[in-house]
Amino acid sequence: MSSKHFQAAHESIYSTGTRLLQYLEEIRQRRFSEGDSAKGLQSVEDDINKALHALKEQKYQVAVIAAMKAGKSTFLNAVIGADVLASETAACTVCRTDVRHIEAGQVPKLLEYQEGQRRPVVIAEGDAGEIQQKFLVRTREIQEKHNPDNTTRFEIEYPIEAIRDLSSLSGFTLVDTPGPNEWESANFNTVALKQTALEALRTCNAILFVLNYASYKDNAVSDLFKDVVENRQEI
Ligand SMILES: Nc1nc2c(ncn2[C@@H]2O[C@H](COP(=O)(O)OP(=O)(O)OP(=O)(O)O)[C@@H](O)[C@H]2O)c(=O)[nH]1
Ligand SMILES: [Mg+2]
Repeated sequence: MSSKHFQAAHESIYSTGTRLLQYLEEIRQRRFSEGDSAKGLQSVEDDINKALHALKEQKYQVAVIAAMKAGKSTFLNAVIGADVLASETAACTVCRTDVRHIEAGQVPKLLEYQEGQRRPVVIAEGDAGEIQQKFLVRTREIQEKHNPDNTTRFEIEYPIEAIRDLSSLSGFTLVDTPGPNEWESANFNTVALKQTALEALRTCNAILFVLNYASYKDNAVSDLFKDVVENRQEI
């Protein structure tokens, strides 16, 4: 199904639900005028309202999973339509990063969540170039100083180009993950990287598995694919 068909189906289901609520109201008024309390209609109305709420508000998380340096962050930047996620030739992503869609006109932000802190730290605001630059600086600091502030994840709020005209997808969050396999730097805790990727793999609603054509036969890729199969019974 193309995104346009998906959007049209979404709108059609939503307007059908809204019309059903109107019919229910008419039926209720008629029953009232006949002296009936029309109590039985309440559960139907509740079900329709619940479904309409889910259509509008439900959040879906789509995780991009791949071995290290396969191009996850680059791929997500292309979907977002701006270079905001840190990406470089060396292994880069250190924490899970959730990219949330905001309406055009709202201020883009890069937020950092740290263990034990309820509120996130605002790392950058506004311009995409500045967000990526500060993201890269912060990523290197976390790598070199062994995660000094116990950063648990980042969040980017940005108008995602690919879903800008598709209100049906506005509840989608794109999740960038670290490549979980072995890293040249002996300093970094690769166990934590693997846990982060596995956690996203288990909990997100959908997974995009990215393969780098130059290294798709590597053991790291087949190990990761085994993890996908073991953790997602539906595959
Ligand atoms: N030739 C080529 N290079 C790519 C492509 N996609 C990404 N790259 C390059 O590959 C390198 C790694 O890309 P990233 O997007 O950082 O990879 P990643 O999977 O996010 O890496 P980690 O977060 O470190 O696991 C960067 O230098 C990118 O410019 C592609 O489609 N073709
Ligand atoms: Mg990355």
